Amino acid sequence: MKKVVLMLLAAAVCFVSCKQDNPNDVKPSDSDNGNKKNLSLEIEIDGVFSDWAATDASLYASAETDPDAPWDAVEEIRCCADPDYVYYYIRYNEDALAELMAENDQLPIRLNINTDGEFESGYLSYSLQGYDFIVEGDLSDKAGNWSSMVGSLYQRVNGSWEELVRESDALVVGAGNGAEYEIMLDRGLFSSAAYGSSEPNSSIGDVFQTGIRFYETTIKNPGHWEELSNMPNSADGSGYADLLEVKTVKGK
Ligand SMILES: [Ca+2]
Ligand SMILES: [Ca+2]
Repeated sequence: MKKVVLMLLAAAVCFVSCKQDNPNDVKPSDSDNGNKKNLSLEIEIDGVFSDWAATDASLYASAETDPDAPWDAVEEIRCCADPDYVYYYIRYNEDALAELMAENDQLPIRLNINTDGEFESGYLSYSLQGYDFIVEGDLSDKAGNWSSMVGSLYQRVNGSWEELVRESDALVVGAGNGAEYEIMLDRGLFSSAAYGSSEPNSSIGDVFQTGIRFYETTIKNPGHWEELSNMPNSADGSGYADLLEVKTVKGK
């Protein structure tokens, strides 16, 4: 009897140790970290862009400016999202940017976001893109340096833009360096419930559409937003193209 118990015990020990040593017993995360690409977002808002360079292109939506579009101040935008945040990457034309910065012009932008993926809700008066929220803010200060974006948030409610957050540094963070700039938005702020609003009744969806409009304001005329570019753009018609479609990246 003792012998049988000992044999069973030895078999159990062997089973445990053999199981641990089995090279075929690989956790799912191990295979993900092998030679395969890292299919998760690891974007840090720090003015260093190697994180974007290392991000697999299948994880973000992007647009380069059309050489025949009516604007040339911005060369590329990218956008990606995880369950908590939405990230933007912007690359200006170096020569155009140097001129703007030398003149101490500020660089306001407007992020247009079709949070519900529906093109029949939100802003319908212009280019029919149906975006439900916009975020506005400057990317540079009055001394001609990049600055973190201080954002204002507006929601399209009953046919007009309603201001939900004014010039808050809690809404969005940004950092620039050279001709590049990166932005992170907290997607929790896009829930209509956060503002006691009922329409459109949507937080930002797993799939959404977005684009960026670029402006400059000058010291002489600080209230006037002169358009620098619109992305995505095209050579057709008035130069506007469909918004980027972004799919939320989930898990690692
Ligand atoms: Ca970065
Ligand atoms: Ca919409």
